[in-house]
Amino acid sequence: MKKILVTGATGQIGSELIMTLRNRYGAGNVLAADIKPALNDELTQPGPYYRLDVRDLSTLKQIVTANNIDTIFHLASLLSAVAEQKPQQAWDVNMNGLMNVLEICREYRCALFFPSSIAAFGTETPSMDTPQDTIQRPTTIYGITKVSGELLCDYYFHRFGVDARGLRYPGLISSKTLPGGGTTDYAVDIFYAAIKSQHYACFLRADTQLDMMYMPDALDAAITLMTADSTQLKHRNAFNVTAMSFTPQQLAAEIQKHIPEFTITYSVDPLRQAIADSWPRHMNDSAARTEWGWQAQFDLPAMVKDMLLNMRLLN
Ligand code: NAD
Ligand code: AKB
Repeated sequence: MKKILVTGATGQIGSELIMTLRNRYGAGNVLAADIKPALNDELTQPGPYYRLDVRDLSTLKQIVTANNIDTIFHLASLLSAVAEQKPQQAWDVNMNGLMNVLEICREYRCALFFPSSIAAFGTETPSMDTPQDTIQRPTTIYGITKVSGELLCDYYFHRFGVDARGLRYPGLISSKTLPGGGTTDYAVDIFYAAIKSQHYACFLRADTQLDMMYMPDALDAAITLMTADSTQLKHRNAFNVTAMSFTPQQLAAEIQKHIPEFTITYSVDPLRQAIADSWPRHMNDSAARTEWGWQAQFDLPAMVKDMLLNMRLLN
């Protein structure tokens, strides 16, 4: 990776990935791009920032050729809850955007990172110890775009030799940028509420168990996979990765160890509950461990401690 483009760069992952990549590969070598303007100088300085709709192939091509891009982290997407509200737009952005990026990767020999999700699974998938290779019949439009994306990445690798790699991320927890409209967003919202009002009304049931990961581990996973020895990769794409698995009740109990007055109530949103109920409880990520040495650093107690420290510093 010498010249890197990150699409969807102002989002929850992109806003942190840009900084990590710029520290490692040099600010001028990491280009940030998003359909939205950058919210602060952090993304536009010291490295380049571009306004880009990933559905616009000619602008994408212009950015890639003018800057000799060799690697694309393609993060631009609509997430699960927003996608259910706008299924046609979700298909358009998630699929046509990815097709454009894959075509550019084919034409200009770029490597690609594509983040899939626990959403690529459905109710017929084994929900505990979910295997790497298993039934994938998601019931959400977001999940359908993720399975299709995984398959397209495999297709472009086998058919055209595009070095397309990817992870199935669980819900990601971070303090820098609010999540963009997913089902696991509660696990970030709860920290803001705990600091501000010591109370959170959760939109998922108390016993909804889902895989989760803290952002430093998510960034490390993406970069480690993209720099891994390709001869060791049997799957290459769509690796299950997880760091912890908990329910809202368990997360609240961990927060209460630091903020004893914190309380949680449940005001269930049927749409997001149905989405969460269709996802696995805990994935098996042994393929990632074996093939490229995946190992999370943060478990639930370590993540909560660090989140509260960062949130208090920010507020
Ligand atoms: P996010 O919603 O925070 O950010 C997505 C970004 O894409 C936004 O900044 C948005 O402006 C941009 N975008 C939307 N439409 C666009 C378009 N047409 N052209 C260019 N940019 C556009 O999402 P995120 O949490 O940063 O997720 C990034 C990727 O990781 C997505 O593919 C998502 O599905 C995947 N993922 C995220 C999580 C998570 O918990 N955050 C978990 C699993 C997978
Ligand atoms: C969402 O909830 O939509 C995302 C995801 C797990 O893909 N956080």
